[in-house]
Formats: sequence, C-alpha cells, structure tokens
Amino acid sequence: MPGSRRIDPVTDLTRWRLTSIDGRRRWHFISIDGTLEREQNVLEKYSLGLDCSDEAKKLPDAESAAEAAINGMKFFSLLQADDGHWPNDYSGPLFLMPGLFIVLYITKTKLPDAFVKESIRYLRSVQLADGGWGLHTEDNATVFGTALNYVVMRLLGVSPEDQDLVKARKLLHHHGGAATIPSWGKFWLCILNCYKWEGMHTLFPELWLLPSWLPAHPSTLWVHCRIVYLGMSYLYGKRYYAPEDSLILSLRKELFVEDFETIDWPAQRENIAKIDIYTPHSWLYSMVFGMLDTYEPFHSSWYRESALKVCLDHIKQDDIMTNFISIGPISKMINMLIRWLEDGPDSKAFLQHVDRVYDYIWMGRDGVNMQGTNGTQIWDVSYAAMAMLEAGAGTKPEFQEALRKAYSYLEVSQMVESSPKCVQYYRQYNKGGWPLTTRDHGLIVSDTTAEALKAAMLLEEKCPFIGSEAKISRERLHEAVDLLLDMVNPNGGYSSYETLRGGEKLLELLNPSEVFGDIMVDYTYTECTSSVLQALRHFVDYDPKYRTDEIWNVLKNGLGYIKQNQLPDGSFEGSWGVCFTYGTWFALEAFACMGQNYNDNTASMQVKKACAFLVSRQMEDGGWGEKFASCSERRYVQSEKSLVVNTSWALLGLMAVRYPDEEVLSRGVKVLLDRQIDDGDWPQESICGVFNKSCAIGYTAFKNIFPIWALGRHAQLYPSSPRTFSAESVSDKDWEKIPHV
Ligand code: LAN
Repeated sequence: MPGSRRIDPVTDLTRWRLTSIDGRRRWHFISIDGTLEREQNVLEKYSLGLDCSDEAKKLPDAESAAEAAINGMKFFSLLQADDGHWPNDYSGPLFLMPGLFIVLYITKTKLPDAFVKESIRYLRSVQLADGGWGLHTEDNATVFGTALNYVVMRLLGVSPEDQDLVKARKLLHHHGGAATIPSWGKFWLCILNCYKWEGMHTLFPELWLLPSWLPAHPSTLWVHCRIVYLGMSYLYGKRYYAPEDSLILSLRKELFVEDFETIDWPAQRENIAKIDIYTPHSWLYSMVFGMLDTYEPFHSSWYRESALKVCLDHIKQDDIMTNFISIGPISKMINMLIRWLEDGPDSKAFLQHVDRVYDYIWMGRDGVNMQGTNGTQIWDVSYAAMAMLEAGAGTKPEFQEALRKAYSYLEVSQMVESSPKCVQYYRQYNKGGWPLTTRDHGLIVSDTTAEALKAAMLLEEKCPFIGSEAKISRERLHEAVDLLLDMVNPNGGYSSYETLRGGEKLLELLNPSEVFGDIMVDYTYTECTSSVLQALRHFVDYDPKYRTDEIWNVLKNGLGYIKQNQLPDGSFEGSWGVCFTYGTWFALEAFACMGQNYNDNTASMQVKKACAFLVSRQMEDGGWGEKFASCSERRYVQSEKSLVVNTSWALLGLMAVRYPDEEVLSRGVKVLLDRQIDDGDWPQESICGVFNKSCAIGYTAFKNIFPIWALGRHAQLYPSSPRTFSAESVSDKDWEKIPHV
C-alpha cells in the first residue's frame, strides 16, 4: 500500500526472500553472513518495490480489450507462487502492529533485527504530516492510532527525542493524551502497565457462564467479536499488568498530559477522544454497563474463577482449531500472551504461537507490517482463476500452468474434516468449506467457500489439461454444497462465518468498540449471498441430480433477500469493498445468474434501476471511482479520479446483465486500457477494501484481477470491438493515438 511518505529502505532489500507452502507465506531476511541460496524471484522483487524489468518486460501495445487482458494475465502470472496462490500485501489497518509488538515485548520474544528496522520504516511511512496515525492508512489522525503506534516505535527502540515522535506526542497531547484512547487502546495500554483496569468498563468474563439461550450470550456474537473479547475478558479478569520497567515508566510520562499517578481512572471509562468515535455508546450500553460496573467491585471470586476457566478452555480450543493462527491478528496476539502466562515461555503452545507470528507479517514496499489476516489466498486464487478463464486463458497454452496451480491450491485448501467440537465451542461446522486463507486457518466463510467452489467447477469444465488424478472428488464438492445449504439464514441471506444467531438491532446497541460499526453479530450481506447464489446456480447445471429442489429454494429466497437490499437510488451498499459499486456489482451478478438480464422480459425493474445507478455515476473519462468515505459515511462519495478497480466492478456488473448501451461499456474499457502499464500491470490506486464500516484494508491483487476480468468479459461480448472511442469522450491526446485513415 502506498504510505503517506516515502522512506528509504533500511535493510538491503536484495536479501529478503519469501517462501510459500500451501499458502503459508513467510518472509526471511538473509543476514550478511548467511548464504543467498537463490536469486530473488520476480514476485519478491515486485513485492519489495525493486526493479523487475528483466522478468516483467514491456509488452506490445494492446489494441483491444482482448489484448489488454492477455497482457494483464502475462504480468499477473509472474506473481503467482509455486503453491498456486498469489501472495500479496494485505495491509491498511493501523491498530494491529501494537498488539504484535506489545506482546513480543512482554514475552521477550525477539524478531530479527531486519524486521524491527523495517517495522519502524513502515510506521514512519504511514505517519501523517501532522505527526499522528489513524485507524487505517487513509484515515485522519486518531488517539487510538497515534498513542498505540507511538508506543510501538518506543518499544522498537526509537528515542522520545526522535523528530517524528516529538511531533506525534504533540498531536497526542493536543487531543487530551492517551487517557482519551478508545477501549481497545485502553486494553493494550493496561496490558503494558500504562493504564489502569479501573479506567475501563468491565469486560465481564461471567458472560461465558450464562445460559446460551440468553440474547447477549457470546455464542450469538460475530465470531471475530466473540474471540477478541474472549481473550480481552480473560486478561481483564486476571487484571494482568506487564512488570514495570524503565521504558514503561517513561511511557507513562510521555503519553499523558496529566501525572499518571493522579489520574482519576474510573472517570476515564467514558473519556474517549471525539476524533476517534465512530459508534458512540448507546443508552442501552450505558444502562447495562452502569449496572455491570457497579457489580464489579463486589463480584464473587469463585464465580469469576469459574468464568476464567471457561474462557481459557475456549482460548485453547481456538488455538487448536486454527493451528495457533487464531481467527485474526488481534486475538492471535492476545491468545499468545495468555498461553505464555498460563503455559509458560517454554511450553509447546507458546512456541507454536511464536512460529505462527510470521504468518501475519508482510515485508512490503514501505517496510514490515502486520496483516489483516494471514493472507487472502482463496479469495485471490478463486477470483484470479475466474477472471483468467473469462479472458480465455483456458485455451491458451501459456496460461495452463497458472490455472493448474490455482486449481491445486483450491484442492489443498478445502476443509476435509470438521472438528468434532464445533458445536460445543459455538463454531459453524467446516467440513467441505474453504477458509479465506489456508486450510490450517480452518475457519470457513460462506462466500470464500462459494467462490472457491465456483472456481473449482469452472476450472474443471474449461481446463481439460487438469488431470483427473488432481481433481477434487465429486463427494468433496457435494460437501461444499451441503455446507452452503446449511448456512442459509431464515431471511434467505448469507452471513460470513456463521449463521446469524443474535438479535442484530439489540446487540448492536451494545457495541462497546467505539471505533467500529456493525461488529456485534454476523449480519447477512448482499455480497455473501450473491456469491453463494452464483455458486449454487452453477452447481445445478454441473450436477443436476444433487439436492436440486433444496438448492432452487435457496436460490429463490436468496434473490428475494438481495432485492430487499436495494436502496432508493438503485444501488446496493457493499460491506467488504468500497462500496456501492462493489455491492451493486454483486447484486447484478446475482440477478444475472438467476437469468434476469437487462433486456429479458423476466428482468425486474430492479435490474434496470441498478444499471441506471451505475451509469449515473460514470465519470467524465468513462471510469468509476469511489472514496473510502462511501463506506464510513454510507453514501456515495466520488473520488477525484476514476479508479481501475471500481471501473472494473461497475463494468462487470453492467455486462453481467448484458446492459445494452455499448458506448457506456467501451468508455469504461478505454480507462482500463489507458491506465495499463507497459508490462501489463495496473497502478496501485486508493484502497478498495473495508470492514466494520470504518476500517480500510487493501487488496493488492484486485488491481490486476478485476481489470483482466472486465476486459475479458468485454472481449467475449464484443469480440470484434477494437480500441474504439466515442467522439465526446476523446481528448486531444487520444486523437493522436487513433489511427487516422
Ligand atoms: C475479512 C476479509 C475477507 C472478507 C470477505 C471474504 C471479502 C467477505 O466477503 C466476508 C468477510 C471477510 C472474510 C472478512 C471478515 C473480517 C476480516 C477478517 C476481514 C475484513 C479481514 C480483516 C477483518 C478482521 C475482523 C480484522 C481484525 C479486526 C477486528 C475488528 C477484530
């Protein structure tokens, strides 16, 4: 991801190597006395921002969408790892490195020096001009981002006199100092012994002892929320503080405007900087936590101990089920600290945690950062395969190897068995599904399962060169279908990891995070539902004898659910990509797979309205572009410049339903052609992913995958269309490019 400032590398970039085994990516730095066993490959050079023009050569100019797609695929195939996936940077959130480095500091776990230096470089590169850090790389400064990343810099050895830190401290103090940090920040500072637990609302571990039918029982929460708060509650219950040392004592002076010893801690529970708040505490929250905070000083220690035992058991089980990766980066580090505390620094559990830290670390163009997850392997592989197939790669020998490898990655990553303890630990069973990342991670998602299933079927159908010995058995595909049929919600829609279990409206009123929106339950999403519909609709043709009636039922209800999500302007809001272009693309694919095209008699007004929405947002140059603010403000906010990813999504949506105005499409295609780089790559533009409404996250491979896909689809629909421009959209510069007869 582009940082806000360029900082020169602080290590010898030519000594970094990446390995990837069954999707498990790991960066290594070969020290000066170590031997470089092999040359750096193009993927490594590209990821590090080094020159790779020896491998990624200038390609002949593309004169048509088909040619541009081929150039795009030639380039993109160079970035595929041997295990078949496309390793890439998945950064953006700026609240992950603090967890990593606070836990490494407390547990005295050292990262190699090169990683430390490059982490400092990364943090400097994403520091804002005013000295602060935001919640994510495209955010303004917040106390959460600034205080915690300041702490990281200090833990990594940067002096408080460093000019960047002087600036950061000034900004932090201007906003009231670290006392005003939101609750997740209060949590990390407590752990580090730079805040007091009395400064937080209770995390009430006893919740885990309550009967599971109660509305706010942990089992009803979104799995990410559940697991993060599980570990937080445990450490809260233990009132864990890192042992004081001189650095901690110094941080207590640096971070606060007031004297640490005199702070009125209970008064800090509601003291949250205004610039940080996305979801203010509701009346219900204040009422419930008012009561719980009153109970806290009188809690029964026996009851608390029993609750902590249950929590620890769930934490251990999370470690087992995810092979110590945990569900995400926050709980990963919390669990690791807890296993260090409870099992000891030499325990197998703790050492396995240490080993898995690297699964989250990426060395990118701006240095080392902690990733949003241990990758996006399945998501990228499935989309890349489908994009390439639609661009005709299946019939081109030069791309067979890439497709074969992609298929093999899908094969090794499907979950072949469920833990027998899924129910006991409130997990969705996972046999037959695909996780977002690797089989080791283990947590399946409805839409990653659906996209992987669809990609696997298409690869089988279109790539006869994939030998039968390598194939995923029919039985395993049936298991994927079974899982999807089981995951449907009563409203016909699909959630992400599990079915919707809780009362969304009520629980969201209890959102304690302040900085995120919609984190409490696993909502139903247009995107997840559309992916499942597309996969199941394809499956009915692929295998017309398997559970067909049930599938049709799900398809019908699913489309009904999606229809309800259309907004008055015709758009659909996206929850995982930026934003209305993303959501509308998914909705249109769902209509299309159900046979509702623009000009068909069966097409509903809704298809036309969705297309009209997209067309109304086409920019002067023919492209589309949405700012991240669309997600947080929940209204369409156009970017200054059109963007290749948004343009591709809009084109894919329109073409999916066969939008008839060719002119609209060719103007969009022209943007993709013009923006393509000589070697077939596209530029990395603004961030295109989101979660929980407020946090941006970058999908680096999207800038390659989606243009290839849109161009491929266009080339198929309009095979003879050369690089044409309409008179109105042609600038003077363009006229020079058009061959004049
Ligand atoms: C992701 C990334 C992928 C994403 C899609 C598959 C795109 C989506 O369609 C379903 C939800 C899912 C799997 C998803 C859920 C939330 C994640 C895991 C993330 C956005 C990546 C990072 C984020 C996670 C919650 C970050 C940790 C932060 C917390 C607030 C706990």
